[in-house]
Amino acid sequence: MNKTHSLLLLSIALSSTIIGCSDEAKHKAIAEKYRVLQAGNAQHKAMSAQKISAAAHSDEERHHAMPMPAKTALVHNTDIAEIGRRADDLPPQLNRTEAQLVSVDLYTDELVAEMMPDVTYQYWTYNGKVPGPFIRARAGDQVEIHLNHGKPGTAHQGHNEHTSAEHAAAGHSTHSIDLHAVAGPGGGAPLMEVGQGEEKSFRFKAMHPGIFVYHCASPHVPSHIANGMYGMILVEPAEGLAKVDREFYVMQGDFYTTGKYGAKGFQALSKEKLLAEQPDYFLFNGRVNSLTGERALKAKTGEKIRLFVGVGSHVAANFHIIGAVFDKLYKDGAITNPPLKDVQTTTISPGSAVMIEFTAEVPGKYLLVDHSLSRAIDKGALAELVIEGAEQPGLYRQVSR
Ligand SMILES: [Cu+2]
Repeated sequence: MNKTHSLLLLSIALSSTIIGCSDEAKHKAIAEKYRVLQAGNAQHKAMSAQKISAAAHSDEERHHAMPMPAKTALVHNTDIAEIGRRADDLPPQLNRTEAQLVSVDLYTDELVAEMMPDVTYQYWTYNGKVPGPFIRARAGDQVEIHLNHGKPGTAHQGHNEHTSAEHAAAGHSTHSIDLHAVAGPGGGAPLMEVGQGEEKSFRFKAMHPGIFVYHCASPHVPSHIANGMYGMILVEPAEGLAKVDREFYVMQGDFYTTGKYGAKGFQALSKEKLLAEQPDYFLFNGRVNSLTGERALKAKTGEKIRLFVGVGSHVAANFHIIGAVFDKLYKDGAITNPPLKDVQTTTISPGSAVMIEFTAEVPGKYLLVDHSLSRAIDKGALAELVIEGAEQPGLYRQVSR
């Protein structure tokens, strides 16, 4: 047998293993860890009380093993109640046939917020949320970006409460923006380096349709990105995108904290872990459970769903929806190429994004995960998609033999 042959056999063996690892099993594992996420489907109901209590016990043991000073002494006050952008927070589909000037107002802000209950972090943001605003333009448009250092009209503008030396010491004496949709040096960043109290603007022609990442490009660039300074810009093709019923905006980001995942209190950026590429958190839209419960993605059976999923920071994602197959996948932001069809999982490079389209016919709860599953179960990369609608016969049911 030659080498190619044995590789082929190996890959077949591996894919059978994946098929053998049923979604039900994955569901159970995740449900055990995230008992608080009340699942509405049969698998969860079937989970035995014994298993739940065993999981609770081991959690308790872990907590007892950790030295735990009073949490009030550890947790900083937060600047805002919510750091995560909702997945449905994006502009509607364009409906025009002419090029236009698209004007985008951005500001930068450093904000302490909860990464999970009792864990706070100082995020660096565009417009106070992670990810930054979803920018929507059309091929041929002129796009004008305005960037303020600090939130206009507040004490945060120009950071009046701090000296510039303090800001330089903290590593954010300037911020900027590099948009991957820009064809020009630095993606705009050399024109957009803003110091305290400054505002700068630049204009570019959106020549390439696609779904693109943007991010801060001020020194130390990886730290600015690790703290949350990224977002996405969609350049629709001149003829527009097919109409869909729901669109969602999801960005995975890796975060590097001085304490381990779940360690209470204020967590500073660990530059050491950043350089070692060892994140403690993998998060969808800024924080643990940013897109679950009331903030879950919601749609109805039979609706056409479109997801824009990107990676803002440093580690590639392995994006998967437990229980769904992507009808269409536009890899690497290339939305005008023919899509891949019937895809289970896709890698998304750092600084890249994909467009996914699918329809869910079976009502219930679906989980968005990084299929490097410890990231979902132990490090935060988990979101929920709730599909409502009537059951259809013949699609999905339990049978007794
Ligand atoms: Cu920055």
